[in-house]
Amino acid sequence: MLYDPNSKRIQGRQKLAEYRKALQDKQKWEGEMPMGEGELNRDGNPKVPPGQRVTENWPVLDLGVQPELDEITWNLTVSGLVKNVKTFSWDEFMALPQVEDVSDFHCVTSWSRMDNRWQGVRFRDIVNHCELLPGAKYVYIKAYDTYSTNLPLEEAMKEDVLLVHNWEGHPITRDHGGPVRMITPQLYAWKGAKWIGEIVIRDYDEKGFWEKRGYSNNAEPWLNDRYS
Ligand SMILES: Nc1nc2c(c(=O)[nH]1)N[C@H]1C(S)=C(S)[C@@H](COP(=O)(O)O)O[C@H]1N2
Ligand SMILES: [Mo]
Repeated sequence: MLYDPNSKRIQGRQKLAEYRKALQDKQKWEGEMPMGEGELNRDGNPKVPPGQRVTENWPVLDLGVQPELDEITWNLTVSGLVKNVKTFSWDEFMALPQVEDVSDFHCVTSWSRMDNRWQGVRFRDIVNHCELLPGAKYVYIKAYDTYSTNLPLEEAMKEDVLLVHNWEGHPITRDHGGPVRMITPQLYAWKGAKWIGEIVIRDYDEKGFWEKRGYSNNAEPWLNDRYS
């Protein structure tokens, strides 16, 4: 099933409009309002979040170590507040419901790549398979390059948060996190771990690699929420 990426942009713009309204109510409009600069849709609404510029290529950003993994050596563990702690092999991962989706990718360094066509498994389908336990509220992600990131369970359960193995009809390449990476289209891209290795479900929040180093814990592109 394909989703209309524009509907997500509309949701994002609504969030921005509500935020501006809230600021206006507090008479804090000036100076603190994220500006809706950048490309416009035909309807005159911004296509990209404030401060972002569209790129046609797909830059590579990571810590400089790109683990060499394949369908044999890669596996994914789901642990923490789930009834069934489980390590998925590639075959078990591929046996989960497969979806296709189109979404935008926003990097905090101000580039956005629009309309990416992904194939993979919904985050929510993976964790539901393991059965969430009461108290589950936060997600901590560990990757094979020692990277980590964190997000609220509520964000991770959104329908467009995927663990993807295919981009634009091709397997995700090693430099972009293959064989499997996570994507978080409604949050800045650092919340989506390349070479994902473990999903830990918790009742408390722990900051990941960039969150510890001053990036925003919330990371909402439409709110221009980049740094804490
Ligand atoms: N494992 C891992 N995942 C990661 C990173 C990383 O360094 N290691 N960098 C993050 C950042 S800051 C961004 S912008 C995106 C970049 O993904 P790309 O290199 O495919 O564009 O991956 C995110 N996920
Ligand atoms: Mo980034």
